[in-house]
Amino acid sequence: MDLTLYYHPLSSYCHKVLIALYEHGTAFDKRVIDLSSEAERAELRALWPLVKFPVLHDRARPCSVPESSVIIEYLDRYHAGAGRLIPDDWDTALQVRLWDRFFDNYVMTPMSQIVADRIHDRQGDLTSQRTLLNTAYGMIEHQLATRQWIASPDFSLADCSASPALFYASTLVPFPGDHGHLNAYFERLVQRSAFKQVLEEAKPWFEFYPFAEAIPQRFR
Ligand SMILES: N[C@@H](CCC(=O)N[C@@H](CS)C(=O)NCC(=O)O)C(=O)O
Repeated sequence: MDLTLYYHPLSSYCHKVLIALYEHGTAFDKRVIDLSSEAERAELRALWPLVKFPVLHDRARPCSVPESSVIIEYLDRYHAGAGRLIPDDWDTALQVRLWDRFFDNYVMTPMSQIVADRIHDRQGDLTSQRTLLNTAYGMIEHQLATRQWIASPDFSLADCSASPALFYASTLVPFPGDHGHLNAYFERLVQRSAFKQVLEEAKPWFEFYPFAEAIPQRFR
């Protein structure tokens, strides 16, 4: 197999790339990295000195591709299935990239900060992170008023980012009940077969998530 994904089944950024791989139906090998093992950290460091996953290695070219959004761009270019996650139309592609950045920077980041503070038993600025998540929820609600997917008529890179970001964020700050579009969008995401598969594979690991009790029973 040409492609190997270095990843962890609980990691939100890895979920984002797994969704893209499953959407394309691309064959790949999995290499789970346990960051508590120095040998496995060294293996990841050799590919990406920042020691962050996901990293995709492509033996055929050969190259290692880090950064979830860049990996998905790479898959679209070299290993795509029938569809594309970044549309050909330039203006729509720009919106897809904008919403990808939005989910990484303003949903994934505050969510990860709250989780990291809990893991390291730190007194973080919970109020700021929660405010940021609520602001983001309001913007998503507005964006979805006339759309099925967040940035393009078809499921895109931005929806790959949205899926794990919203999944984990909702365990920390629940979606407001009056955000009907956001709640319905989340249901569409968790019903999407690629994300369903990712969530199924993450099941055995959820007990290690510090807010495991907040994950709805239907996903555990
Ligand atoms: N910007 C990166 C973020 C990757 C990232 O932060 N991954 C986390 C897991 S979700 C990680 O590797 N954390 C390990 C660490 O920071 O030590 C991407 O989009 O891939």
